[in-house]
Amino acid sequence: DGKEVWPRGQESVWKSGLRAVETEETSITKSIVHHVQTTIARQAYNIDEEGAYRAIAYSVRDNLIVNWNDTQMLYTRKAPKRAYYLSLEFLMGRTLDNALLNLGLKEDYQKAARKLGFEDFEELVESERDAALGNGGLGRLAACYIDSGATCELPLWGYGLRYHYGMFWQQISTDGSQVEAPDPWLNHANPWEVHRPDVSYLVRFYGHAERIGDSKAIWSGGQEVMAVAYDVPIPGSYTRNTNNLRLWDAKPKRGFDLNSFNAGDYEKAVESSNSAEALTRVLYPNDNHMVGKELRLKQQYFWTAASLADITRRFKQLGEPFSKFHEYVAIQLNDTHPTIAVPELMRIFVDEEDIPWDQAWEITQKVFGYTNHTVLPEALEKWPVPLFQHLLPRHLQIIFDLNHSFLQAVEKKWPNDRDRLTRMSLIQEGFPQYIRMAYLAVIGSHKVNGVAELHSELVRTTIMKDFVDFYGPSKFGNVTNGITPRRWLDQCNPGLSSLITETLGGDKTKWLKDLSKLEGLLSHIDDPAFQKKWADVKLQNKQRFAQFIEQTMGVKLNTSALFDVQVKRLHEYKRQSLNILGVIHRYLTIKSLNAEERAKVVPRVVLFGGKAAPGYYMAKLVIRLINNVAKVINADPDLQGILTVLFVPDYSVSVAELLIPASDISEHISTAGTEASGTSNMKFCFEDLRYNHQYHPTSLEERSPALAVVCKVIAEGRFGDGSIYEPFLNTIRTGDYYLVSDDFDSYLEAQKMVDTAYQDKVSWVKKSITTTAKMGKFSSDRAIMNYAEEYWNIEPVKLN
Ligand code: 6GP
Repeated sequence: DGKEVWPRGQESVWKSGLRAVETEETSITKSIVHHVQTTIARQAYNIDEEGAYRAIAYSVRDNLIVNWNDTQMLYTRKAPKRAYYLSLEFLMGRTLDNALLNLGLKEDYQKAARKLGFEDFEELVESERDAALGNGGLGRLAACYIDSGATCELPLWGYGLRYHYGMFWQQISTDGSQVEAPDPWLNHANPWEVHRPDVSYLVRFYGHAERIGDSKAIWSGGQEVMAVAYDVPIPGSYTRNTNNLRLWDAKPKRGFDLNSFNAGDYEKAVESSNSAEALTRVLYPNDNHMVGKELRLKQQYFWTAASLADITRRFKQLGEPFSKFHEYVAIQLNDTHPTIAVPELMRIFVDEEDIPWDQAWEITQKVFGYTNHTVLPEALEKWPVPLFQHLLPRHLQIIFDLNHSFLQAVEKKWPNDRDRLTRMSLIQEGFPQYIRMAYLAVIGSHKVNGVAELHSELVRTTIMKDFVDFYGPSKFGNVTNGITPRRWLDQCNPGLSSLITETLGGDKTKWLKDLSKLEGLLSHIDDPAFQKKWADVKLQNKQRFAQFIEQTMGVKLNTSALFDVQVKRLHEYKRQSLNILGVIHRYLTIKSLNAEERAKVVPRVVLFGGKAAPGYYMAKLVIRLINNVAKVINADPDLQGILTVLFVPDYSVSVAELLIPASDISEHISTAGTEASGTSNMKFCFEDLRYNHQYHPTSLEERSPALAVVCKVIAEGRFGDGSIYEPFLNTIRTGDYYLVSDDFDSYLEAQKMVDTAYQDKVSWVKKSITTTAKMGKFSSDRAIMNYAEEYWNIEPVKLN
């Protein structure tokens, strides 16, 4: 505003030291050489690919930080309302390639690397380790949203945990089973984070809460752990706006517990410092499943408390009264994992800032929004009351107080309806009692949403039905998920990206930042030259992937075969079982054909990838079955080039970037009504079927003779000792909770249609083009703007 006074020293000296974005080649090489020689202390004589990657990463980071500083300064100066995305998972993958593309500097850096003797830039890019701070869908969604937030120039920060060990590394043993190994991803240093010892907070656990008056309390004693910030700059695409992902690391309050140290108990002193650091040691490897471990609840509170302390400190710097808190702050709860933020904000308001309870509650509700990601009962978080009492005694008081007035309001609306009170209480009765975190998230938020139209409808009509009746339908909305077209099209599929740009004309930012523009492809769909180019890109992607498979697994793939892919976490509801049973059926069918008939079969490569939670027995058994089926099929000369089955180990964001562009079809075959956002076409028809299984049991032979044969073949030992798979086969023979036998025959029918369709090459390419052209809605830019406008009430703030 012109009135600012330079804070210290000479302004011109400070400003001449600031480096602007590097676009000129020689300054890029200079900066890389500088980092080779200083930051990583090497020289031309002893630099290898990994070192070159790191020097380049530090050079790129310099650019990000200049933009990051300017963006944060702008936010501070303009003081817009900001949104914060609280997520226990950010499944980021690699950063270098993405950052270079977003900055528009990839070619410049490629040239610079060549001058320094590194011809193969992709090799440098691939020496980066994935940041796998997430399990699956929920974590990857957070990563896409944070990219879109920066690209759409929104004042949006992410808050998460800096796990020292990310998602485990999956290996496959010789008997086909999954074996887990730790992923010490920080061992090679992480150039993409900035350690901020100046940003730290103490977080309390255990201790006593003593009430003073009827709403306040003093919480004291217990254990205090230090949360230290690590900032990860998040560049927008073709904008200088660079947002922040702040990850908390746990440190002991002091290096040692001095009391025990003085008493001479060195071992105990070191132990307490260990226990503080254990907080951010490891990501819990469960997807769509709750495990009630105390350490997990500690992680949740540690991260939430540090984030809220940071947010309130920033708010206080504005000098505004707390009555305006919600005019400056919106917080999105990514599933129920951060729900403890609701009572924590109440604690800050009431106990620390002396705000009257009712006013505090009004503001709190205006601040939070809650996104539900699953209706699976085993994934809904419930914490035992005794654990809360022990770990977070003050929060338990607040939850009981909130529940009390909430149930009073329910009672007022529906007098004498005891069943309803029992159903809606934040506390599930029993021994022990449990806290229902999803209900706490609902009453603490002004908006609740699901992640696809049908999922949101299921949320409204099933798990939250009573709450819809109580609050009215307008509190319960939908934001259909999206994905970032930067990583998932431009970065991982450069061939297709260039073809799209060439076809639509202009530069790529036209469609990359407005994905609805892809519809423009439809007017070229009948052009044979365009069709040919489109098919060629697919073939090249298949070749690139086949090369990767040959190098890593030693298996040769037929790239003219149909690539049939199912990649996602291993889960019974996702039904990798249906797929592998279908593969066995296909194998048996092909085996029964004569040579002439076999020659007419549409060749397939069936690819599986995904991790099973280490404690998930049935999911791991399915991995074992897939691998042993693959072993038999791939070794059978009758199937050579016609059917290949592979389980790609250690599926990750980086493997996905190679695999997805090479796929011809992707299988989303979860049981109807179970996948929140993946399978909208199949939902709504599952209850009747399951009812039938339980009350009118029929034999597998009656339900599907074809599947009965497949199961028999497995049991007889065609794929190794059949008795190993008995527990899995039994889940299908009786009960069949996930309805595999009900859907098996129609699944085979659908696969037949796929085979037929794939033989008509022209119409297949046209289907592929149409699919891409109609993807516009599923950009995470659209999704994040939807949150910004309808949930957070924030606006873009552009950095010039
Ligand atoms: C997942 C859902 O299973 C998936 O359908 C959805 O696309 C994704 O969230 C993003 O919304 N849920 C989880 O990963 C999870 O653990 C608690 O939910």
